Amino acid sequence: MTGRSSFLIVANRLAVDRTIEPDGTASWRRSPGGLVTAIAPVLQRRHGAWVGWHGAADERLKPFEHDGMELIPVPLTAEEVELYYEGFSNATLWPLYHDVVAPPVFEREMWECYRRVNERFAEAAAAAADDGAMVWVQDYQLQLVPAMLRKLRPDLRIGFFLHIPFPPVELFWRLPWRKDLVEGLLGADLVGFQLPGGASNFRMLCRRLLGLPYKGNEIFLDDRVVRTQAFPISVDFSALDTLVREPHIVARAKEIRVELGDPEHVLLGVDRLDYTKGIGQRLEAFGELLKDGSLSPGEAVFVQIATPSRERVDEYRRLRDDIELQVGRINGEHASLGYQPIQYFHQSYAHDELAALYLTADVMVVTPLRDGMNLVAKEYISCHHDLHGGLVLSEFAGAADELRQAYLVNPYDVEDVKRQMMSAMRATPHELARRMRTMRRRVSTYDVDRWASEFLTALESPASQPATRRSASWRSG
Ligand code: GDG
Repeated sequence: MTGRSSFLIVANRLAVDRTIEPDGTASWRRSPGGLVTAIAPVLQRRHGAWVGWHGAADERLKPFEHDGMELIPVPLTAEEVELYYEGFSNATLWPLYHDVVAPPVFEREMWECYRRVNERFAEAAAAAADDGAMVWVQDYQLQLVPAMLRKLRPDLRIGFFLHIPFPPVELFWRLPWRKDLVEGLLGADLVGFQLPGGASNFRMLCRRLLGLPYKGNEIFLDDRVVRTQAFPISVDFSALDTLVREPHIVARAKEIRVELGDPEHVLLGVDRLDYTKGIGQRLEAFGELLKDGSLSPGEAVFVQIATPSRERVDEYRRLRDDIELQVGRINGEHASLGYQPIQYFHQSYAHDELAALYLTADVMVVTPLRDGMNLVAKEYISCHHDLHGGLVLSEFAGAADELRQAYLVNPYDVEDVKRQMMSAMRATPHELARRMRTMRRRVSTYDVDRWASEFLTALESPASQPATRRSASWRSG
């Protein structure tokens, strides 16, 4: 480990995963996914470091280098994984921030642990940052870090980005530790959200809870200004666009269709198995289309990839049972020898296989009850240079703000989901191409590089002086 860094990323997880080779030796591999792909080059260019948990409990690791990145592991005990990660992050904040689609758990022990772990991340970042360094803190697991870090290192420029929705004031208000969390976020110079609505919920909350005035995007503290702004995250469009043109992906896509029995329509869902994703709602709609005869036997196959997620949290265990029961019922009623309408996989897939599945799918069904953005929708669009394919997309996904040419649905309205699924299946090639072309223009322009560079440019540029506070309005900006 060399000296201190002028640019730091602080995230719950490091940018690498440990893999065990067949001979038993361990090695690190860069984690898949857009965030790491977007940020790794910035980190390499700026000789930055990444602070985060390495994924194994009760293990202390020294900082190490991988792939041109400095990695600084933050240790967590098994108890902290349970209380800070599975507990406060995923059983309290996750449901609370997603419209309370599951009841949040409020437990003091979890909160105490969340605070303790956030303090540890802040200390690790404070020790690794050079004078005047820029620090970018990621997501809901680390909302207290900005203020803790500012206290330790007032010289730093601190940005924070929330990947999930920021809830309306009325819902956030329930949180017994609401003031601590808001004050934690206000330690940042720039707080980024997926959508303008999240940023405005946050400003409103600061006014109602702390009496802070704001004007436009800026919240006025006594001695500082905090900027709040939307930066809709995106995907690595050109990497996906290139990948799906490769002969092995094209061949695999054809093979998948044959393996599915060459149905007229292949519908696809790809999600972490999470109760916010509306998996049950879309399967119910598909089941009804089979039942009421809108789809004839053998006409369509629904492939649902449900990647294992947070399996030790009770709500997720229940969800798995519910979904698997539902899949069993629908298949039981409508399958015949050689035809199974729902192909359900509780597995994680290699990146290439996922790309081939996107390419195969005639209709992508994305029906979250609430979602910060939803990268799957944008990945599907990136994979269809053939201009084939329809996207059924929930109005409650952040991506719906940009992808207006999708078949937009209210996932709570089963008739609406059925109707739009049928419209996507019955659309002419011309109609699909018209929609796809516009959506591809959007995703290729606003890709993940642009997301990262717009955030960092905003973080680097100076905010207004606190003196402007005098003219700050108390109305919504
Ligand atoms: C959070 C917010 C926001 C899924 N299964 C496999 C696999 N995936 C990849 C997808 C996609 C990613 O995981 C999922 O991203 P989403 O955006 O859809 O959803 P969350 O995990 O809930 O992400 C969300 C996001 O943060 C970013 O800010 O958009 O709203 O909830 O990239 O492709 N990847 C591989 N195998 C799988 O089986 N390789």
